[in-house]
Amino acid sequence: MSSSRQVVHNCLLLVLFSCFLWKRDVVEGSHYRIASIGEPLVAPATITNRTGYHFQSPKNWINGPMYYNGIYHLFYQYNPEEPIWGNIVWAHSYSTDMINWKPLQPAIYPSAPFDINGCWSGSATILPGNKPVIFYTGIDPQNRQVQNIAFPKNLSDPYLREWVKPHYNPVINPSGDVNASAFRDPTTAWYGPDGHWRTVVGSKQGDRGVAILYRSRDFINWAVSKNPLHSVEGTGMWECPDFFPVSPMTTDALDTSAFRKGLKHVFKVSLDITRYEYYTIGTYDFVNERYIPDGLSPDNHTGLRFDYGNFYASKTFYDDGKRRRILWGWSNESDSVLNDWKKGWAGIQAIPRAVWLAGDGRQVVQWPVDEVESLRHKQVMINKKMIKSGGVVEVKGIETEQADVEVVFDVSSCLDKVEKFDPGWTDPQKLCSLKGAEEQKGAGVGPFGLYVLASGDGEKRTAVFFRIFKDVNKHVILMCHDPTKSSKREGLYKPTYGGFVDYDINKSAGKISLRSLIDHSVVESFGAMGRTCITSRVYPDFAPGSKAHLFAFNNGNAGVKILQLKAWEMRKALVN
Ligand SMILES: *[C@@H]1O[C@H](CO)[C@@H](O)[C@H](O)[C@H]1NC(C)=O
Ligand SMILES: *[C@@H]1O[C@H](CO)[C@@H](O)[C@H](O)[C@H]1NC(C)=O
Ligand SMILES: *[C@@H]1O[C@H](CO)[C@@H](O)[C@H](O)[C@H]1NC(C)=O
Ligand SMILES: *[C@@H]1O[C@H](CO)[C@@H](O)[C@H](O)[C@H]1NC(C)=O
Ligand SMILES: *[C@@H]1O[C@H](CO)[C@@H](O)[C@H](O)[C@H]1NC(C)=O
Ligand SMILES: *[C@H]1O[C@@H](CO)[C@H](O)[C@@H](O)[C@@H]1NC(C)=O
Repeated sequence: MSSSRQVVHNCLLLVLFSCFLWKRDVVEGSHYRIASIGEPLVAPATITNRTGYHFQSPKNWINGPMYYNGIYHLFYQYNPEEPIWGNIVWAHSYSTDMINWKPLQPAIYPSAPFDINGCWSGSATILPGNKPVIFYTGIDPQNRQVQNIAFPKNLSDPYLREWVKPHYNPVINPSGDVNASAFRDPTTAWYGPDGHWRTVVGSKQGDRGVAILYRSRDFINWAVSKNPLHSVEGTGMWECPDFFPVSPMTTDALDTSAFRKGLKHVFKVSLDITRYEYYTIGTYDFVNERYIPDGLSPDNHTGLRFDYGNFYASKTFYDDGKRRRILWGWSNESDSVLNDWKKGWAGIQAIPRAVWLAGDGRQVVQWPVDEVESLRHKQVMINKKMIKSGGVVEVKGIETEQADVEVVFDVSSCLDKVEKFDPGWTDPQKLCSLKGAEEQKGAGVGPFGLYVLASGDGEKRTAVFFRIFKDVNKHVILMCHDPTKSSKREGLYKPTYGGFVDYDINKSAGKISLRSLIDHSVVESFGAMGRTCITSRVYPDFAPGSKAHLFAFNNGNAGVKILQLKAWEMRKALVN
């Protein structure tokens, strides 16, 4: 069994984020004073764009999930006094569906020498006898990063309200040549056939990202392994490492400790240098205590990503109840810092996703947990509708600020008209910026997709789209999010994001699917049934009283057919 970490892990992000806030406040603060004596400034207090069904705390936060005895737990940071870093406690919420959450009392807070300067991220593990333990990074009086554990005080309490930190903490110190300022985010531990627990702590040696491996029989006394589990030159600090088994035979998930011949493993890191994550698929060589990537994708930031957008500090856990592995990531605010202050909250958690190995073994596939569908409400549908070159089709009849859209496009009639792929186009994000969502003169198939959170005239919009190219003997599919026209407001961070979709559209008779979860200031998209995913934060500034619109569009040269489009209005979830 298993579970998660973001608990403290996200702590780290908050620390960094708050430093940033602090510095910026000086600048923004004076800017605001100038504004208040005459210069018009957007009225930030009204620009909340607060999400309706994504988890967020009332104030600054970041989190970590765990499943235990039928209940999902989320631990997150919370400042009871101000919407900035400080006075931080480990707030705790629980849920039975990962969508609706109720708050509990704080679980962990700095209180002892081994965490007096901070409780950073970690993970949960379920020990034999169904006993959960949290592993987290504490900051000691010398500002060293050390690894601590904490246990529930009362296992009969179904909500695990109180947590106890044993006096023998820290259980892992940065010894030898380990950099004590770069030593954090212990993973969920796994149990080997040799009767030892193992965990990995993220670190770096010079420019080399390192996953330092530790072993223990009793979860209290830990010994460092001779070799790291994995390391890669030039990748910098590895935050939030995650390591879990997947089966090439079935989409059923495996417990983190599952170990047998023929299993594959996924190894993911969050790169502090790029602020993006990447993962590889490979083999866990248990005898030599090493993870060996298959080598089918780059083992650096140009490699595979769970999400090619705003998605970081993700963590998976094994959901024993529904036998699935759940991936959960954090999506930071991309509004101006001044507005974050005004709003009083920053950062949301993406909708939890089931994750499994694709049938071809080349990547993982993700899909929003079924539970989110319980929020689906009013539905509209469009069948077999052609969108001609330069055309749009509006999805009418529902409100779309809070919506779930699933569409299947059919491009079978024009697969021979696709643009040629230039092998020099190796960076999908750049290619999305270069090609964009705008009408293409003489182009082939695409851009086609959805305009979400759009104004009625379509002037303001976030484009979620595909473009299809032809390489020597296969099609290349690009999926993009272009939020550059999402809002006219200044100070927003709105990069175009993109990823290639490893999907044989010829074999699928020209059909490709797209799903987008839309929630006021976030758009999470899943291309080709979850083979490529992109998340963006956007802050549409519609005229007062006007609502968000949703369109399907086609700016390619050839006509594209909507085979079927279903869209649902989403109810609000109960979030704390
Ligand atoms: C975002 O906030 C702005 C300003 O309050 C508002 O005009 C717009 O309708 C909001 N958009 C959504 C999608 O909630
Ligand atoms: C432990 O939790 C159970 C269930 O909530 C409660 O009945 C019991 O009194 C608690 N025990 C202690 C020592 O607090
Ligand atoms: C240790 O890590 C810190 C934080 O990243 C860095 O500033 C420092 O240079 C590192 N020290 C060494 C010896 O690499
Ligand atoms: C990333 O890995 C790929 C494939 O191994 C390699 O070609 C490329 O040079 C690497 N990029 C960087 C920046 O290290
Ligand atoms: C697509 O499939 C057809 C027949 O199945 C084949 O003739 C054609 O070469 C394929 N095209 C590509 C680009 O794979
Ligand atoms: C999210 O915020 C933007 C804008 O401030 C930064 O550029 C990103 O680096 C940041 N993302 C993460 C993962 O921290």
